[in-house]
Amino acid sequence: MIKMYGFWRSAAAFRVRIALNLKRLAFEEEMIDLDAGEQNLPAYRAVNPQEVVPSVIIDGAPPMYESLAIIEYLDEIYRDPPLLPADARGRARVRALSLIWAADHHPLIVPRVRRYLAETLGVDEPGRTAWIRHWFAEGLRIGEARMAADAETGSFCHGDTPTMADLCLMSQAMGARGFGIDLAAYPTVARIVDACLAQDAFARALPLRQKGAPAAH
Ligand SMILES: N[C@@H](CCC(=O)N[C@@H](CS)C(=O)NCC(=O)O)C(=O)O
Repeated sequence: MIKMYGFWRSAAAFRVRIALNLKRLAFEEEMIDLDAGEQNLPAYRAVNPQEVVPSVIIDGAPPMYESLAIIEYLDEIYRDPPLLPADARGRARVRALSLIWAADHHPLIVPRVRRYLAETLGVDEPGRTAWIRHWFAEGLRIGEARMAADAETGSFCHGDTPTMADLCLMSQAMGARGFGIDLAAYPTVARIVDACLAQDAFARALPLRQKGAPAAH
């Protein structure tokens, strides 16, 4: 049995949700309301002292954390379909693309950073929105430059089947879209996002399709 602690809007939970769907693994998701600060309550701190989602419990083992580590674990244990290429060079490229979005850009826009901007640095709402849009756009710009130039880019980020990089790209691209960024400015990204959205495993994992999401954006 697999249990994930997530949140409808969480990009990191979105990545793991896609992986679980692609691997056809049944799971239960308990929503931790990040807007209400539930991640900071003692009950959740006992699950994940970093006070972030996702955390994943598999067959009653201790909680796993960090979305990329969880995705790689799932990929090792449940092989089909593979989310990393068979060759070392390919794996390095997929990990590198994944890290651009999941490690270099996503952490700059998470709730605790937004809160620090607001409460400690006194950045107002328009300033915070500009910050978020800037970092989303940077992630897409760099992803576009990389993927447009690389021969390994196929109908997905790496070749013609989804890899971990597509999960990470989607988690950022959907967030960017939510902040009014037009993906058309990034044609390779936009093409791959469309290919992902055409797959049921991605579509079912979309933030706006999760429990607690607003009916319309
Ligand atoms: N690097 C972590 C990021 C986890 C993370 O920051 N999750 C966000 C939601 S996407 C969160 O729970 N934030 C709570 C907060 O910032 O207070 C991962 O990929 O799992």
